[in-house]
Amino acid sequence: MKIDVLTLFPAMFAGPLDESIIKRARESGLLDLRVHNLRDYAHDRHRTVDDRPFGGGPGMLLKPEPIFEAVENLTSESTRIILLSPSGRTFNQAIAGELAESKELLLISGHYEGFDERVREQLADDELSIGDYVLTNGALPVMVIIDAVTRLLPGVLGDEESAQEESFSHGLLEYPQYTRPADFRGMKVPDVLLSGDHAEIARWRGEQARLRTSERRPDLL
Ligand code: JF5
Repeated sequence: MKIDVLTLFPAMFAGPLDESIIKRARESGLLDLRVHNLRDYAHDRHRTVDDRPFGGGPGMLLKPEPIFEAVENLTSESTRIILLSPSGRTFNQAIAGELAESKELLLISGHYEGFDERVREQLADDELSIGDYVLTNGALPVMVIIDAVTRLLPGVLGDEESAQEESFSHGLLEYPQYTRPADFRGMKVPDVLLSGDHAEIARWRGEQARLRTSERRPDLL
């Protein structure tokens, strides 16, 4: 998959996407990631990317010209263009799965009070939020989406990691897990997990997962 990123803060992307599984995906060619500075598409003396909203009000908006020019330079017919902002629909695992089927993505990081509405209307195929809180810019949300999508690309996770995924994609929270020692400072591992009774262990885990989910995330049930 090819992913282009358009941001005012390209330096934020060095680090998080150069480690671990994402690093391996990039090195093996499964992910072709390119980060572009929005300012490179502004051509006035001060390379202006923002301006004041018509009608007044606080803050600045990303102006349309640099974003339109960047999109015209970076996309093909098959590119899915996605804005990141708190006004988007909330990203989740199902959306990650859909995006992982795309050939090319262009992720556009918002900033200030957001985008000129014409960017939304004319350019964007989708607008995504990663949750109901406000960040200083969309770089972290872009990285969250890249991470969640990349690990779903065929061949990115090893067999072991993929099998793990299978067992947790049942829509419940994880059951409690323990490793050695069986008694740590008097805190004991539940007897059932030491019993060797695999049917009973499976029953206990299912029960724990349902209990924990109804306690913490009743919206998932
Ligand atoms: C942003 C205008 C983008 O704050 C976010 C965000 C929160 N959840 N998902 C995204 O993005 C940065 C701020 C203001 C546009």
